[in-house]
Amino acid sequence: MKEFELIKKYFTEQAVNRKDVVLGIGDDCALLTPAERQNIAVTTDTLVAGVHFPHETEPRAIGHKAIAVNLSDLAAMGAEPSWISVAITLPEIDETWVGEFCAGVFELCEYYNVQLVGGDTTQGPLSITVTAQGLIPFDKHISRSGAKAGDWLYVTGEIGDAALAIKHYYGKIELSKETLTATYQRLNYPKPRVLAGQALREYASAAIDLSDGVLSDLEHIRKASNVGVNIVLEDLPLSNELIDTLGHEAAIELALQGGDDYELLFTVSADNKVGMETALANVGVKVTCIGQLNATSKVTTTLNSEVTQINAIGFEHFS
Ligand code: TPP
Repeated sequence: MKEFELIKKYFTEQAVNRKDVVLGIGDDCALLTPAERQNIAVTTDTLVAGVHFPHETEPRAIGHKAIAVNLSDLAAMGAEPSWISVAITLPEIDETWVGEFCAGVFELCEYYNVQLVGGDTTQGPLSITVTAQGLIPFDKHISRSGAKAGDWLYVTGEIGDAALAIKHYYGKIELSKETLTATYQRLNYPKPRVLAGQALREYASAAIDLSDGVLSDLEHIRKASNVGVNIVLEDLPLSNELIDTLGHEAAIELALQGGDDYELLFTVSADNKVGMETALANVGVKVTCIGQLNATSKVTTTLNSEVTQINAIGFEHFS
């Protein structure tokens, strides 16, 4: 099957049909009309087989994750996802694979009313690049640079489970059947915190999504906002599976340095704490306070009120 036939067959049939798309797939470019007084947030992320997901990953999960990691970036800015384009490099044209990959892509697109408006296919080692765009009312975005000393540090959901699956994948740990299923689900089907991100527009002083690990991603907020931070280790939200498998201290360490969580890490002033907690409860997302910012430029950690050393570092490419 030729490239244009493949695109026509699998990428043009979609349920989402947004009013702000003047021209979708089919011409040289898509034409979009954003609503008035909205900024467009734009983000791009690439997933490479063997680097960002195990080679054996089922195609539906690859499609899901390629979209999810991009929607997660939009969520961290408080954007409402609107349009995506998808560029895929495939070793060969396998129609079944493409069909399942598209199912993963479109499940998320339909759930969040996101329209696929363009893309490209090429031949080569498997990799997927998605560009996602979203809308934010003027001046309502959340950046990494707005955190202030005294603000509280929060995280959505639970962290560390995807890193446990990666540890298992590389043969470093054995897992019970239930834990294996639950942790690989977290790794393969991350849930982007889209509604939480939009709810945070009114409350968060800074936010980032967790792809590389808490310590690594927190550094971006800390440096951009010029603040220090203390993390209260016993308050990190960890799953029972993670604690039961590793024990509490090793679970804490993995949750700090592991990546692939796609939760939101954000800061809130004391005045906004109650409002934020109510707003996030209204969208059904669990949040946990895990520390506080200060006027130093350091990262410190305490465990049961005692200062502890952290030697874990987050995931970093090119190291
Ligand atoms: N090995 C495999 C096979 N799959 C994985 N997901 C990992 C290792 C762990 N891993 C790879 S990339 C990454 C993690 C935790 C961090 C996120 O990737 P990056 O390209 O840094 O995303 P960005 O920060 O740009 O969103």
